[in-house]
Amino acid sequence: MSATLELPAATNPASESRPTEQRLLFQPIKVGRFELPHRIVMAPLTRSRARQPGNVPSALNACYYQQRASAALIVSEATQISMQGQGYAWTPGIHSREQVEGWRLVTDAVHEAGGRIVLQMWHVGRISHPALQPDGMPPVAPSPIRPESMAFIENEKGEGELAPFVTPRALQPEEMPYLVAQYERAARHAIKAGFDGVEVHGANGYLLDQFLCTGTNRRTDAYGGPVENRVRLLLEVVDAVTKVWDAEAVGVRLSPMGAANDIRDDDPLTTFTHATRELNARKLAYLHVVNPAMGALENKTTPDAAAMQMLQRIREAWHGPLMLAGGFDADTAEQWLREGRADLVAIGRKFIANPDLPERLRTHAPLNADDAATYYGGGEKGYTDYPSLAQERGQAPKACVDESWR
Ligand code: 8OZ
Repeated sequence: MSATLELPAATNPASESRPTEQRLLFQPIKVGRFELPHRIVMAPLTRSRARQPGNVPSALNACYYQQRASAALIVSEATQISMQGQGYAWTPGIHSREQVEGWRLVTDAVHEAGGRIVLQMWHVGRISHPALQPDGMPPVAPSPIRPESMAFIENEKGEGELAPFVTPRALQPEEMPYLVAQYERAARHAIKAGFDGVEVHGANGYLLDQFLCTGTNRRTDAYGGPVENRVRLLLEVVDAVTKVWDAEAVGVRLSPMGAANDIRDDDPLTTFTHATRELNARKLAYLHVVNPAMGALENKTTPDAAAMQMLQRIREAWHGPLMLAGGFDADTAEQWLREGRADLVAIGRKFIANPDLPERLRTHAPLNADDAATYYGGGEKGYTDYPSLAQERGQAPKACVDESWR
């Protein structure tokens, strides 16, 4: 579908209780097969609270997602497609039967509250550690290049701990079909688990981004060298996933010009414009882009010309709904939608502390501040205990807190 932006009819009759909502942020939009009531998506957020052992989603996670079901769409936290795809302690998977059953609790809870949720499928590549890998093996990557910085693992006491990254093992060409098959299996599991669609995590320096970018891909086979080769794995994955799901239920996330997890590309304009064109031909539900101008939005400074050019190129190459993530508040989101730079915005951190974020933005209500100390790991503290407006006003009970996850 085309990504044209229609202004709301000026003659829309005002409801008695509130003024007519003119903001684009609150206009409905069709995204692939999804009829979304507004444009505020809950961005994927790693929270590292899967039940142990086995990295299994639980009733606690279902409660958290249900509280946030008023998002236009929820993109689940990044979820490993295999044990090899895991890079952090306590992140959920979708490779075991228990995990599929656990995700069913989550999707049922979101649907019961009227929401929609897609599964973000994740393989971290080199951003892992032998402590998280099957049989203590080194992580895999396009090329044996060790990332700077540290992995987040679990120590003997069951606590989170940082450990230096190791040099990954380069994937053999024969392993590639197996890897693609694991994404396909995860996509099938997502159907069983009751998701509404899937998003391929191609961003933030993880496996697919490691193939895409020159800093991490030194291969000389069909998966390395020119951009046509570096994008091959991403496209094989998307093509495998769209055998399982209609393309109109599949999104892809990219992070052009990103530097997360020690990723770097010599020519992001060429790399990401090519990847976008190829994805565009596949008529997917949406493209989800980590905003390269995020820092400027956050600091209220003028965005870098290179970042804006990158976004412009992507906008031209991608003809479907474009979702941008990173650094938005209600005003900048509205402004960017009005300027035609995006069709939807994904908001992450503000959703952590504000389960009813769309309603708060709609009514200009104050936002709760989030506590970074409880982002990763732990239980309901800093997870399911942030109140909705109705709870703050004493008009609603504490939502869905269920002790059965312990
Ligand atoms: C923060 C911490 C751990 C993982 C990403 C999945 O950047 C992540 C992530 C973010 O996409």
